[in-house]
Amino acid sequence: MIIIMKPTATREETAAVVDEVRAKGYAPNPIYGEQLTVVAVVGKHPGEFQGYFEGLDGVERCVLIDQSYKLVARAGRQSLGFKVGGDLTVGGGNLVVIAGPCSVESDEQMMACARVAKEAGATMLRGGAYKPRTSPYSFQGMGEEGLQLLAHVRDETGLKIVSEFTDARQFDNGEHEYVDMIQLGARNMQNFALLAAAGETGKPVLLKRGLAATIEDLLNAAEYIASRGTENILLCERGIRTFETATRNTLDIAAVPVLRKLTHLPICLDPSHAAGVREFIPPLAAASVAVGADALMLEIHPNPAVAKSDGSQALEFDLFRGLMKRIMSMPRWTYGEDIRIGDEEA
Ligand SMILES: [Mn+2]
Repeated sequence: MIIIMKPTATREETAAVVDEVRAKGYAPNPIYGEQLTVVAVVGKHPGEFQGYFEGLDGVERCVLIDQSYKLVARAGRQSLGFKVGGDLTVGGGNLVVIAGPCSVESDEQMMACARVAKEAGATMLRGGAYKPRTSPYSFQGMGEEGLQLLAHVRDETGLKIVSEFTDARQFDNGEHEYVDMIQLGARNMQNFALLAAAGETGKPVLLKRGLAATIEDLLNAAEYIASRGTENILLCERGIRTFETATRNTLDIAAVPVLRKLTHLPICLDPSHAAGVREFIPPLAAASVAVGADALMLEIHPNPAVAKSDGSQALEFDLFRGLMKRIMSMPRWTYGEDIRIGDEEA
């Protein structure tokens, strides 16, 4: 952190700031300029005292030059990915396709989706058992029965299962044992108690970016999970809210190269929830692969017209098969593992 002194600050005021920095356990490095004096503060988490230092006489403001997230920061680390369900590697050069319906509706529906997904090359199956819906009167999901159904489909097909959890009490009940990866949804990205509880399970987590969250917000949310013991986190960009209304949300493709630079965690793109319109999803899926996403999430349904949620963005099986054929052989952008965050020179 850098403390910037006011142009009118006296030598005595700067000396007092230097003493206060030292008193808080940090190493102060004052730099006296002709116009301006600054004090560099070296040590762990100086942001904790930002407000305190800003209140001292002669201080103009403080600038944090280090991120608030540490465990998930790139910091020279390689993107090696992690194992899901024992033998599937997410990240580390692999392209993982996660396909399935928005909601778990029945055994027949899930088995039909799983067979098509697997044949086409997907390795993970999605399906919501707990559905956080905008309206309390919309279908809320099958709950634990839906999770049991997903576990059955995994036993039948070998696909790894990801499903959303909405309440820390579901972990207390051990319901995460039905799945291979815990999904935390966009609306819960800053539900910090839920993030911490998910981290404590030790299961891999798919963390969706909130619809009004910055990339920094997303990384700080991931840090909550990592700080509780689970560093196996798949970040998911699923569209952000902008002024554009032609699509449900705006797919932030740029999040992939930006996140590559800032974090070692693998990155998933979800064009289904971003676009919300079936016909826009195949080209956006292709763009997601081209930009070098580690994973792709696609909603599919045997009969989208009768889907209990998100039917208008679910791909019919034929459309999904055609899309998979094209994207599985597409060239992907690769990133050097030596990308470093810029603040090291700062
Ligand atoms: Mn959905």
